[in-house]
Amino acid sequence: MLKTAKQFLEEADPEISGVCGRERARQEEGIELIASENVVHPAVLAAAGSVLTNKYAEGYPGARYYGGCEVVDEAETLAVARAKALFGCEHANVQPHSGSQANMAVYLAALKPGDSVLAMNLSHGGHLTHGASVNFSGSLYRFVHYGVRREDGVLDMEDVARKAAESRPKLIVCGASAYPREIDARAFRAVADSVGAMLMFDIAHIAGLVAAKLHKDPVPWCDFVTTTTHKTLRGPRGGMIMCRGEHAKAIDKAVFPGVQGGPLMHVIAAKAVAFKLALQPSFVEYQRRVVANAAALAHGLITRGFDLVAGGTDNHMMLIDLRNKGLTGRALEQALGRAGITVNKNAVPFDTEKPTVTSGVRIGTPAVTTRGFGLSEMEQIAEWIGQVAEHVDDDGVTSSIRASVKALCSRYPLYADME
Ligand code: DSN
Repeated sequence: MLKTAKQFLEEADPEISGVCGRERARQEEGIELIASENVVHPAVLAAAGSVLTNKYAEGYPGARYYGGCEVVDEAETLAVARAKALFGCEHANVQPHSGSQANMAVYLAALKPGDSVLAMNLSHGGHLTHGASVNFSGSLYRFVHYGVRREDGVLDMEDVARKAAESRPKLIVCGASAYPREIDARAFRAVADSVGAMLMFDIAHIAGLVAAKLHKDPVPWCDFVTTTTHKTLRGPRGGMIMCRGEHAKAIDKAVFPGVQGGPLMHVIAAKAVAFKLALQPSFVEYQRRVVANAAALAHGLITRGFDLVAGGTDNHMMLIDLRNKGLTGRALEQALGRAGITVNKNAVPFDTEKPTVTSGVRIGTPAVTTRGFGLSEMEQIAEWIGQVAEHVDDDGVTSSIRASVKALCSRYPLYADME
């Protein structure tokens, strides 16, 4: 009798099969508010778990270093064509295994070790690969950082222009992993042009909003646009680079053989599926709901006395500054976890707590919107977060909220039709 892939896993490895089952239950039963996570379509899961994982395909479609690539070539060609249609870019490389490797490949293509780069400070919302001293980027290149204004938490374009004039960077990087307001690529382009720099926008967080045209389009203004495919874009875990035609060859060479060997063809196929889904009108509607839910949740939190960095949100995420509540990010993350609500602690600008403690939590709406939550659920979540923040050490409160969270989630199953 034929068996399903799941049955094979149960028989071959009951421990990992148990992990998969328990993780699925955790996702089904809890409220996922990590801004960089989402819930993929079963078709994306199917492609990511397909036999394409067996294939080596170093190189690019039509020019591989292995035989037998004619079928996987079709998957990569489709992924590239759909990425170009989705973002209107001149060239796309869909091979980066992650956002980090996408950024690494751009640096390899555009810079020499020791070159000067201007990017957003990690502690103000930037990213590790934007020059943090503990990351390859900070050790190989001379990063200078701009940040947000102390008075309102908004990106300080005067700081960007001043630091660009002082450091004369070869590359300016914009984009963030914890910044709730819109980022204007055109304004960055003006600064880049004033010092003869190239411009890269890391849109990992906002890629879905950009694809749905709910965020100012960065593509026309940038030399390079990098992204992950698994956040608002709702695809498999992975990365991608888009660039102007003039940089295409250098980017392809930087990804392979510069940074990576064999591409993950099963993940590239899953990216193609996700891009196809993102080209549907329903994806634009989904992104609209992500943004509306974020605005509603931000409003609900503000009315409960929470202080939001930059005063609210324009996108899918918000950052709570907990200092007025006398709480650390770590304490609230843990207490919310006990209540079945997952967030991540996050530094707020000018934070004085260690990165393992922090004074903030970051919250995003992509995953809860995928499961169907709307404005009334956002109000309910704001109420629960408010109650947990008032009673971080009260297990009675967190366990009663956990039961309510589970009941709510059971009305919005993630994979109702999937075995
Ligand atoms: N991109 C990250 C996040 O925003 O969670 C981590 O690299």
